[in-house]
Amino acid sequence: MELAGLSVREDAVGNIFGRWLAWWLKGEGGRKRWDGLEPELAAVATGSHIDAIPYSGKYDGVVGVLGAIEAIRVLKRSGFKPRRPLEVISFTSEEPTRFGIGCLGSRLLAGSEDLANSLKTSTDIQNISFLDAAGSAGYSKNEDDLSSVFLKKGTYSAFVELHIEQGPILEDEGISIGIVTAIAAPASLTVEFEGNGGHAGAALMPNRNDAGLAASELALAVERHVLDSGSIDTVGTVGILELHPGAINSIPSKSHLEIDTRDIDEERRNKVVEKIHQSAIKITKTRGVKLSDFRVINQDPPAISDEAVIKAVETATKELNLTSKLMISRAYHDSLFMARLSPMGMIFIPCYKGYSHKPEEFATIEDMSNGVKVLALTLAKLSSQ
Ligand code: HGY
Ligand code: MN
Ligand code: MN
Ligand code: MN
Repeated sequence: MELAGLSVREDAVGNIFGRWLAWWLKGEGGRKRWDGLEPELAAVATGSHIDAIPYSGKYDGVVGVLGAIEAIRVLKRSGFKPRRPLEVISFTSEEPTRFGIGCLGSRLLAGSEDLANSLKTSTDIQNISFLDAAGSAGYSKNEDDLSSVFLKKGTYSAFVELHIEQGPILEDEGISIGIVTAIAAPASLTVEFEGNGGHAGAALMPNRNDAGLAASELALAVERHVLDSGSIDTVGTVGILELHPGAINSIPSKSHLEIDTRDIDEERRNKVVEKIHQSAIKITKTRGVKLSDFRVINQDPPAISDEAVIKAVETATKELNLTSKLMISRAYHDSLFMARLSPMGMIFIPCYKGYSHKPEEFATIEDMSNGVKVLALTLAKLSSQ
């Protein structure tokens, strides 16, 4: 960001902001005179994340951070003079991997008191607290600083994120740009079952209450409730399933599941969450296990893109003679929370076979440069208004 001539700041949890205040000319008496810029106006922001889940790709998020910096450089090279400042944001911890909740940085920017409170006691899988992790990364260890991250509504006049589609539609239909109209509503749950465990050879089947089988039955129940929702837009995944003690000849005495379920329709998604809870309770009765934990980590509403931002992206794609398509985002993004602060929009580019969250994730130079050009032109339009 500094190499691109942006003034950089980092907040208490590692969100990184690079602001282009455009340039200024020496006015009479050597005073600063902004050349066309009104620096006190709300900035137009763009950005994404650079963190990734294990064994995944290198385009998810990164395209929207490096692409945003490149879009600003393109505007500078073209001699464009914005009326509003432009700001690039690299959000911290968009993936839930380390502290169990997605969009940690953008959630805080959007003012989540619940998250600020829970981070005071959160620990990661190696039992390192969030504050210690933040401190060792050079950020604040002081829990009172968490709410200093909150941004005021109106901080930005618009927020636009460039991202790979993480689905196959654009590539299948040979379309260059996706214009996101809405971001699906994500929810994540943590569930733990407990049984007596015991010797895999000596304990006869009627005497068992196998926590591993309880978890397996709940995983299949997640699939059933999702498929029964009546819509292809409902999805559910058990991405983490751990058994304790994890020995082949010991009946699992504990099981830990983490469930991700989403839908573009919030009500329908909430019904699935409720049914999963009912199934977990039913399994305790039929299998004689204890439900030692059932927590909804997050149950977020969908976000709707702003009409004016959609229009700006659409016009930019037309002026660049690129094909485009309106579409929903089934993946969540920092835009899901930035939409709580300002009008939001997203620009998708195709990715190889729609692959994402796996090493085969790939986007071509041509598609990435199309995305950067559309982003640059969109930022130019939004920052001239
Ligand atoms: O899971 C998601 O939708 C995002 O890629 N973190
Ligand atoms: Mn991701
Ligand atoms: Mn992402
Ligand atoms: Mn033995």
